[in-house]
Amino acid sequence: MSPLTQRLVVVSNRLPIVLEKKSHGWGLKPGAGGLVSALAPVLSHRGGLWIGWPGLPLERGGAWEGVLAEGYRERGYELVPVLLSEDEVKGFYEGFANAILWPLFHDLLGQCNFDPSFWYAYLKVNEKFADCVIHHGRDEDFIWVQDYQLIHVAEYARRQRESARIGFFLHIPFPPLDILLKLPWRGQILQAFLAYDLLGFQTPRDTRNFLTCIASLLPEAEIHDGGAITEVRLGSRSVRVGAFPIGIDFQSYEDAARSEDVTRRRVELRERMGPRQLIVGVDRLDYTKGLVERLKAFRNALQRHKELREQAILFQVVVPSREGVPEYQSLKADIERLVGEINGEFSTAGWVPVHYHYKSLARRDLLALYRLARVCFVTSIKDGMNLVAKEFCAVQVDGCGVLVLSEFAGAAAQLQVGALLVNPHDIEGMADALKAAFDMDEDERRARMERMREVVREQDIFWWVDYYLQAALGTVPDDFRAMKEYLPPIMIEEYL
Ligand code: GDG
Repeated sequence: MSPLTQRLVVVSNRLPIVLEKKSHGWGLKPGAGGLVSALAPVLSHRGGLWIGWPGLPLERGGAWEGVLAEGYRERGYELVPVLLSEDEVKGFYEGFANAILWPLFHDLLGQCNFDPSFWYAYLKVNEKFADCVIHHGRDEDFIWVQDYQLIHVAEYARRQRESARIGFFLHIPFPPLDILLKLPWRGQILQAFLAYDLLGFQTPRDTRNFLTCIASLLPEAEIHDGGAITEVRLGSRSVRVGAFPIGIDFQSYEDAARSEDVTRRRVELRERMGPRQLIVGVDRLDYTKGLVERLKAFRNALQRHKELREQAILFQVVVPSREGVPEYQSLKADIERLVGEINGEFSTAGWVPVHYHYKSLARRDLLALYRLARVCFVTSIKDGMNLVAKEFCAVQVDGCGVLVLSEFAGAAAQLQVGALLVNPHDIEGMADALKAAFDMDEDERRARMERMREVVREQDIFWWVDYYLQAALGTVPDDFRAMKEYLPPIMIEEYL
């Protein structure tokens, strides 16, 4: 059997649902975040198994087990929980994953806490996931491990089933060599990557960073460049490596955007906002998303481009995330202070410049917001892809919104065809891009959006899965368009 028809076993840190304790038993709600938004429609479409942590400390034999099993018919795939103790969650998830790998892979060395106990917790939990994969997986399955929390799963799984077919996809960026070198466990991590059959990265830049690390640190590895897919051989192992930019379920966003429900919400929102134009930002609470820089850019735009005053509203949704990690609490305080300062300085009777919502919106409200917005403002300091940028394009069925996008989001490689690209460290540059978005005539806005929509439509989430699974099989579809890395055009004359 080939990976295209094999049963798919997705393995991720979190299951795609959140279990909630209610007064009368348990409830299920959909999980948040990019990985779930991307992969849930894939498994619903193909069926299979999803292995992950259910998000809270649980004991075997509880009523929650029935609730997890019940949803099968509705979802179309099975959920298999990996149970973790509170200490394991602290060391593995809050520790190694989110206080070491997450900041380091986003080039934020200053946010790392290289506590050695985190490393042991990471290994122990990865082994637990691997045991679960071996226990529930069959020989003929294709096992697809997701993201930085589970890099060591293949290494452990192979100790029990050497011939298992296991792929990995990294949703976050892969760092350059000099950043990876700071990691005390760099050798072990690199070796663990090589236990997979196929390694998927989001962009050519991440793939290049990974291959540079391999070439520099493991000179005995043979690297065969095969165009879209590169092969790395080391000892008895051969690993394929490639860039697979993750997409969204374009059709479902477009259909929902045209639905009566979303249209009605959009009209209601328009009535509440009055004639003002919305700049929308939607992010998990995270220091990689450039939220502080975004607020500073908006303040700068109001200071320097006075015509935006009383015309523009920054509607910022921040979804609570990783609330147990102290850095996230202080980031929240910084954001709220800035929102207060901007509103205190610029508000007039009837106009509040920043509308700040610290909560998760219902999908219908999120889509109505995307549809209404004049500008979507994505300012990530670094981001694997950034699905919000793609969702905004899919929902622009009228074709008039402008995407202002960070050069350091993976999405810049594909969306450079129409976005206004900005450096999130350049506050004035971002403020000027907002002004340009407001000044842009309708023809240009439409043309730019059409080009971006074409890419997001063609390279959707189903394209992504097929392309990945074909690469696992050793073939790359003919229609694969090689992605061009985004590099900013620098005008040398300016400096001479
Ligand atoms: C990781 C990587 C990569 C957000 N607010 C609400 C809401 N969302 C949904 C969005 C989107 C998802 O959450 C966020 O996805 P992103 O891609 O922007 O970011 P991460 O969560 O950091 O995801 C990222 C991704 O994995 C996939 O590979 O792109 O780079 O960091 O789908 O719509 N959904 C609802 N209400 C909200 O308030 N319903």
